[in-house]
Amino acid sequence: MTIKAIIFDVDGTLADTEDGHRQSFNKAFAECGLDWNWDVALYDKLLKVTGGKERIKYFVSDFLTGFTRPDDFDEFVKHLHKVKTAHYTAMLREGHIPLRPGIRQLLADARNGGIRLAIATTTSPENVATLLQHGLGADGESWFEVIGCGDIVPHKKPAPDIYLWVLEKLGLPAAACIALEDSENGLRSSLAAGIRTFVVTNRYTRNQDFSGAAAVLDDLSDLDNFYRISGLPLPKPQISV
Ligand code: XBP
Ligand code: MG
Repeated sequence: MTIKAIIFDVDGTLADTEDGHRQSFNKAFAECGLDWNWDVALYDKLLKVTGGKERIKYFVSDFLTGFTRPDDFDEFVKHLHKVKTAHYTAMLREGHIPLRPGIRQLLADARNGGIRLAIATTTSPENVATLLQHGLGADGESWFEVIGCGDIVPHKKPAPDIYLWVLEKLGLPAAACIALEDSENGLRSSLAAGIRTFVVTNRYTRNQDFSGAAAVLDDLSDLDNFYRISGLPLPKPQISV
């Protein structure tokens, strides 16, 4: 079937964000008077769980001994995550996290070629909006017809929920789409929704299990190769008038 839409993961795929998330969690912990510190090795383990609030809860339950949970634990986690999001969006606004190689060109080529664009991510709407505005310009969000993110579905990746939600909003069958992901959790999610998926790795995900992926690439710096292997009918020749 002809590819009609590309569905993009955000963190690790559109931009190399994961270390920015890690630093922002640490800033939030310090601001909230906690002596927690997530170093790279620990964060690598914590990435097993998607979603920032879910990741904090996983840390508390599986890595932290002797911590007495406050009665309003859910509120406590929500507040920590809100503080983290403020630090993370500040990093984005300060230009610390650019789009990955080839992403802007791929998005532009797809728009020119009539391929529809969508997002399926576990991160929050504020983070997506700020990343797109700073990476693509003030109208960045409008490049995407459907943006599925955060707590919009009950089960985050690796569950297929967010991809199924995006497919429904696009009104397309899985076979008319491809997905771009950077992680094993993301790949499991898109494959469970029946979508052919290409993986671009990063330093946190390089050694994960990508069985089932259509291809695994270091990045999208060679877009001609990506168009060839994916079967995307791009780029459309520019018509000069
Ligand atoms: C990445 C995630 C996110 C980020 C943190 O998912 O798991 O949770 O690490 O973002 P994806 P939040 O690659 O699917 O975007 O703290 O906003 O959840
Ligand atoms: Mg990702």
